[in-house]
Amino acid sequence: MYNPSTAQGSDSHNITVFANDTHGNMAASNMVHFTIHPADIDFSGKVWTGDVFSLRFAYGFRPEDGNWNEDADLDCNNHVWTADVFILRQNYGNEY
Ligand SMILES: [Ca+2]
Repeated sequence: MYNPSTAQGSDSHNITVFANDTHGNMAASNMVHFTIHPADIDFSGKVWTGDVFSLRFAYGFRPEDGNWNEDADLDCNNHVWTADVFILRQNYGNEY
C-alpha cells in the first residue's frame, strides 16, 4: 500500500475496477497503469529547487485557500506544512 509519508523513489501501480449491479451483473474497467513520483511537485522528472519553490508558495494553505496546490500536499492531509517539507527533503535529488 502506498504511504505518502514514507514514500521514496518511484512506485508503479495497476488498477482495475470491478463493479456488480443489483441484478448480479459484473463489469470490469480497463487496467490503468500509473507511477508515483514522490515530491516531484512540478512534474519535471526530478526533485529539485523548482519543487522547493512550489512547496514554499503553497506552504500553510488548505483546499479552501486561494493558493492551494494539491500537488504540494505530499502527505495528502489537506494541509501543506512541515511534514510535506520533510517528504520533499527525503526525496530531494531523486530523478524519475
Ligand atoms: Ca500535507
